[in-house]
Parts: sequence; structure tokens; C-alpha cells
Amino acid sequence: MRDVDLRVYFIMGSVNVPNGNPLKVLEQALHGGITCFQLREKGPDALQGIEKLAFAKSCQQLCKAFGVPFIVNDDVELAVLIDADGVHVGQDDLSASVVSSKIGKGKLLGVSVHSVVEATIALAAGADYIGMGPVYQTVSKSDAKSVAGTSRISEVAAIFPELPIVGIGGITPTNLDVVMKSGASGVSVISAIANAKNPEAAARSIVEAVQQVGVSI
Ligand code: IFP
Ligand code: MG
Repeated sequence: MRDVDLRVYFIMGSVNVPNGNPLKVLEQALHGGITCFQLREKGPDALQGIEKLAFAKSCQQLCKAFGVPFIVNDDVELAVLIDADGVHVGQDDLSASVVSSKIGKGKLLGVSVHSVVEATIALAAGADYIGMGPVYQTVSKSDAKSVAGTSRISEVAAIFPELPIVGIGGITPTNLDVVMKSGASGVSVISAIANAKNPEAAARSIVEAVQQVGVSI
């Protein structure tokens, strides 16, 4: 299992910033102190082909400048092509074990799970971390499952104490302490930063709230 600082994990695609500049938002989020980034270029209006490739490279460059891991959602070919730091897959995507063999041992593998069974399979496939949610109601994912709270996170954390867990879904600076205390290594947000008037300040307030809980990475 490779080490990664998941404390404040920002996920974004161009679709999440319809009225602004997504690269500007990412740059501001990086200034605000995010510790990990995932490009999730999904949905009917998502970029494709060379536009997606160019956007991914720009995001990657920004992340590199800040020393923050750049992870690609779902698109293994893209991740391999641009030498991303890792890939995140859900249960409906290519299986974690196939992704693991395609990207190799040097890359990070993240898997979305909703149960102990799925976590067990992800771990066996070589996952470096798992994402669990939606903890709270989310506005960012149209096909999100029903709200899960934090009980599943506690359950998985108790069984696999070494497997880093990221809580996702409706997380804000004021509700993340419960998520961290249930055993998560970090929190993931989309809209809390992407939809903020001031993405840098939004990111910073999440960083500070996580530090307040005093989690060790
Ligand atoms: N969790 C995560 C992460 N990313 C996703 N895209 C997702 C669930 C659906 F935060 F990275 F763990
Ligand atoms: Mg997916």
C-alpha cells in the first residue's frame, strides 16, 4: 500500500465549474492547501478526446507545481498516457484488479466501496485507499447511492485499520469532524470548493477544520 496524504482530497471536472475557469479553481484550491486531486471528467457535457487530454495535462502540471498527487477518475488509458500518479475507479468501472495490473505497482489505486465485502475485494486488488459515501446528501453526483452516514466507515476502519479511507458526499468544514472521528484518513469534496465564491478560502477552511480534528496521516 503506497502512502498518500488524503486529508483534503479535491475532486473536479470542467462540468463542476460551469460558470468559471476550472484551472483557476484548481490553482486556488492548491493555494488553499488541498493534499490530493482527482480529475473526474464525467457527464454529458464533459470534455472528450484531445480537449480532455489537454485539460488533464494542465491539471497535472498545476498539481506537480504544488507537489500534490494527480489522480484520474476511471480513464486508465489517459492516466497511463500522461503518467498520472494514480487512478480511481468505482464499482461500475473496470475492476480494481484489472486497473491495478494495467497501471502497475508504482501508481496509486483508489476504489469507491460501500461495504466491508467491497473493501475486502479492493484491498486484495491492491487498493492504496478507498472512498466511502455519500456520507451526507450530495449535489455533485447524479447517480449517487443513498446517504450512508459514517457507520460503514467505522465498520471498515475497525476491520482494516491500515487501509486509508476517504469520506465523500456533502462534506463541509462544519460536518467533517464526525467523518474523521469515524476512522477516515481524509475527506473528499467537489462542490464545497468548486462552487465556492472563493475556492482558495474554501479549501483553506477545510484544511483547517481537518487539522482541528488532529488526525495523523
Ligand atoms: N470516492 C472518491 C475518493 N472518489 C470518487 N470519485 C468516488 C468516491 C466516487 F474520494 F477519491 F475516494
Ligand atoms: Mg466512476
